[in-house]
Amino acid sequence: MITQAMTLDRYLWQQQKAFNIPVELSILISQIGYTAKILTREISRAALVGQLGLVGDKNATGDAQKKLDVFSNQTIIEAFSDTGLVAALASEELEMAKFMDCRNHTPYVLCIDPLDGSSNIDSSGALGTIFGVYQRKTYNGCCSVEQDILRSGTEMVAAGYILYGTSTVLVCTCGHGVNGFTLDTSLGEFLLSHLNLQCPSESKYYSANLSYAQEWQPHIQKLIVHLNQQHTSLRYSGALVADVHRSLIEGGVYLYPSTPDYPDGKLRLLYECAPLAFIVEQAGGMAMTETKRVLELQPLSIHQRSPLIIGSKATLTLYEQMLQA
Ligand code: FBP
Repeated sequence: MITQAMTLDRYLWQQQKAFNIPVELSILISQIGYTAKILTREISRAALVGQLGLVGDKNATGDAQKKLDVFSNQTIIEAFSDTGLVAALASEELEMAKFMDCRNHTPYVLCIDPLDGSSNIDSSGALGTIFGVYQRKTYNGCCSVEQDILRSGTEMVAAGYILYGTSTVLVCTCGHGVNGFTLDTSLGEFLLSHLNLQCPSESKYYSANLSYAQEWQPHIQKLIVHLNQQHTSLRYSGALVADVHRSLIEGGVYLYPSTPDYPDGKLRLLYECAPLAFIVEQAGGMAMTETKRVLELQPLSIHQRSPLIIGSKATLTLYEQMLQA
C-alpha cells in the first residue's frame, strides 16, 4: 500500500502540470512542509528541551511571546533564506515586514502565523501554522509593503495551514481545490490523506470563546442561540487551526467576533483570517467578518485585526439572513 501513497512533492508536481502552477510555488509549499517537520519534532519534545514557557518579550501585537513562537518564526525565516522564493515576509512574530530577497527574480510574498494557539503550548494542546502566498508586484529591485504585502485575500495564489495535533496534517490549496497530507514520521513524508476536501454545509460543531458572548453584536448572539437550540455541540480548542480543521472535516463554524475591548476582533487579517478564508472558500465553505466577505477586505497594516466567522455554508448563509432581518 505504501508504494501507492502520494507524497506532497509528487502531488504538487502533478498540480503543476494539471493547472500550470509555477514550479517555484510548488517548491515554496514543499519548503513549508519541511518547516512543519522541524516544528513537529520540536513541539513534541518541547518539555524535554526547555522549549516551554515565555521568552519574556511581547510580539508585534502585544502578545506574550513563547519560546516556541520565536523558534517557529526563526525556523521559517531560515528555511526561506537564500531560496530565491520569498521576496518579503510578514509574520505575527515580526513587528515589521522582513525583506528577504528583493532581487527581481524572487517571485513571492509570504504572510505567516508561525505558531497559532500558543496559549496551548505549555498544556500540550493543539497548535498550528497558517500561511498565505501572494505573487510579488514590484519588480524594480526593491519591495514595498503597500504594493507587495497589504493585499486583499482575493489576490492570494496559495494558502494553507499545518495542524500539530494527534497527527501533523498539512492542508493547502493553490486555487484548485483543497487537499490534506498527513506526516508519516517514520518516513518523514507528508502523504495525501484528505483528497479534495469539501466542507460539509451543515454545522455539527461551533467554536467560540463564550465568555465574551454578552458583549457580542445582537445578530451574533442570535446565531449562537440558534446553534444552541439546534444542539450544535460546542468545541473550542484554543487553537484556531484545530477548530477550522474540524469544521472542514465534520462541518462547523468558528467565531471570533468583535467586542468592546477588541472592536476589530482579536485575530489578524493578513496571516490568520485571509489565508483560512481562502482555504475554506475553496472547500465550499464561507468566511465573513461580521458584515462582509473576509477575502474582499483591503488590509491597511500588517497586523490589522478582523472579526471572523468561518465554516459551513448553510450556517454562514443563515447568519447573513439574520444580518439582513
Ligand atoms: P495566536 O496566534 O497568538 O495564538 O492567537 C490566536 C488564537 O490563539 C487562536 O488560535 C484561538 O482561537 C484564539 O486566539 C484564542 O483566543 P482566546 O484565548 O481569547 O479565546
